Amino acid sequence: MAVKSVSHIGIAVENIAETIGFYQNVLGLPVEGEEVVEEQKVKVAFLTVGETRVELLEPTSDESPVKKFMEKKGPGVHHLAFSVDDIDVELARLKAAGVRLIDETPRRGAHGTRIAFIHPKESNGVLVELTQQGSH
Ligand code: CMX
Repeated sequence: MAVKSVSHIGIAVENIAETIGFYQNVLGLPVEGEEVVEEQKVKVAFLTVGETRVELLEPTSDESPVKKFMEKKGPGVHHLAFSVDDIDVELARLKAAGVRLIDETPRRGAHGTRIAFIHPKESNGVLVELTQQGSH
């Protein structure tokens, strides 16, 4: 697997504005930006930590998968995202190896990235995202 680095750690929150202070002011992490990813019914805020980032995920509607996640498990760590150079190659390789995927083809992530999720059954309950930088 051509995983290059940890891209980010996704954390489900009820409200970014009420949560970001801990990361920004207490831990002192710089805010990189906020974006609504409407296709996935989430608003995200990124904070930089070294080469990686913390991604706060706030649901934008009651139908948001992040809302459903929090109804079951409460706020907290939601997914772990690894950077790859070529997500199409990696997905084809995982598929050929019989790895259960949530996304067989990439979807659009924040900041013009292409992302895909691996089924958490493959990783003992952790939702793993692969992400490839976009051309933004
Ligand atoms: N952690 C662990 N397990 C999870 C999970 C999570 N965060 N989210 C879902 N699952 C489990 C479900 O319980 C389910 O398990 P079973 O098959 O055993 O029932 C399985 O994964 C599939 O979940 P689902 O909700 O039934 O499947 P969907 O295809 O409808 O959605 C997913 C899956 C992961 C895409 C969706 O739940 C989700 O979290 N979407 C939001 C993704 C997100 O964070 N987007 C922001 C992207 C911004 C960026 O990073 O660039």
